[in-house]
Amino acid sequence: PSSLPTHFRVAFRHACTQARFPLALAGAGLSAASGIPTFRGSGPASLWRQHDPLSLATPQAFRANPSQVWQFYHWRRELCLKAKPNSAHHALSWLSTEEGSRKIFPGAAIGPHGQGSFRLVTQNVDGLSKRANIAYEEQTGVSPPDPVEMHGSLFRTRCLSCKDTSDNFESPIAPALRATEDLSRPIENLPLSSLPHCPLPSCQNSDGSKGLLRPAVVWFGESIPLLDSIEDLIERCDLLLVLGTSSTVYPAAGFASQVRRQGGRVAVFNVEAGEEQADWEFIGKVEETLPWVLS
Ligand code: BJW
Ligand code: ZN
Repeated sequence: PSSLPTHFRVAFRHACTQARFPLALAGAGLSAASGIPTFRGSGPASLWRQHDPLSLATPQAFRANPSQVWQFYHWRRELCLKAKPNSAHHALSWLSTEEGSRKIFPGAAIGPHGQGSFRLVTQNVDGLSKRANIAYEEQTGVSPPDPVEMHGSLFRTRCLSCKDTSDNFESPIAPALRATEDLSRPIENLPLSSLPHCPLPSCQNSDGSKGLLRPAVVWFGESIPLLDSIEDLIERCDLLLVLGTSSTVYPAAGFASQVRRQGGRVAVFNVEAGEEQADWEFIGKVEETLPWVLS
C-alpha cells in the first residue's frame, strides 16, 4: 500500500467525511486472502476436479446431477468452514458499527438503533463477513449489522418440496458426502436418498420421502430474493466502495454506474485495474489497501 499515492487516500477520506449513505459492494477478491478461490481473473485456480465452478453453479447442473453438484458444494462448505476472515472482513465489521461509521463517515445518517448507516452488500456466499461480525461482537460486545448476502449463502439450504429455507452449518451436511472428499478417487454417483434432505417433520413428498435440499445460493438465471431492499440501498447511496469484484455479473455489475449516474462517487479496490469508471482506484490487495486507506 505504501506505493499507492497518498493524495488519493486523502481525497477519498475527504469524500468519506461528506458521504450520507456510504455502502460497500464486495466480491470474491475480498475472501482471496482467506484462501477462498475467486471465480475469474488471476489468482488460485478455482477448479474442483477439473470442473469450471460456473458450470456447476446452475439450476440445470443441479437438475441433471444433484449428486455431483452437492459434492462440489460440500467441498466448498468445508473449505470455507476451515477458512478465517481476513483483515478486510474485519475492517468492514468495524466500519459497520456506530464507532467506525462516526470516525470514517461523520456526515452519515445514523440509524434508528444507533447503528451507522454504512452497510455491506456482498456477492460472496462464504459466510466470512458474518463470521467477522461475530468475532467483532465477541471482542467488543458490539454487534455490527449483518451484511446483505445478495447471492445467498453456502450455509443455508432450501427444500425443493416445502421451500423451507434454514441455516445449516453441519459438517458434513450429509454423511455420504464425507466419503467424496478424496479427490484422487473418481466422482461417486451417490444415491439421491443419501443427499441432504429436509429435516422438517411436516415435510413429506407424496411417496413418503422427504424433500431434497439445495444450497440457498443464487444461480445464473435465478432472481435475487433480496433485490428490492438492495435497490433501496443503491438508490440513495452517494459513496460506493467496490471491493474485489470483477463486476461481470448482473445486477451487481451495474451498481457502480448507477451510483455515478445519481451523482455519487465510486472507489474501486482491486488487484487489477478495471475499465469501469471510478473516482478512485486503489490497485492492490484489498486486505492491505482497505485497512491502509482507513488508517
Ligand atoms: C482481488 C484480490 C484481492 C482477487 N484484493 N481484489 C444484464 C446483462 C447481461 C446479463 C444479465 C443481465 N442481468 C442478468 C443477467 C444474467 C446473469 C448475468 O449477469 N450474466 C453475466 C455473466 C452476463 N445474472 C443473473 O442471472 C442473476 N440473476 C438475475 O439477474 O435475475 C434476473 C434475470 C435473470 C436472467 C436474465 C435477466 C434477469 C444472478 C446472478 C447469480 C450469480 N451467481 C454466482 C454463483 C453463486 C453461487 C456459488 O458461488 O456457487 O455468484 S456466479 C459467481 O459470480 C458468484 C459471484 O458472487 C459472482 C460474481 O463474481 P465476483 O465476486 O465478481 O468474483 P470474480 O472471481 O469474478 O472476481 C474477483 C475479483 O477480485 C477480480 O476482479 C480480481 O481481480 C479481484 N481480486 N484477489 C482485491 N486480494
Ligand atoms: Zn421440506
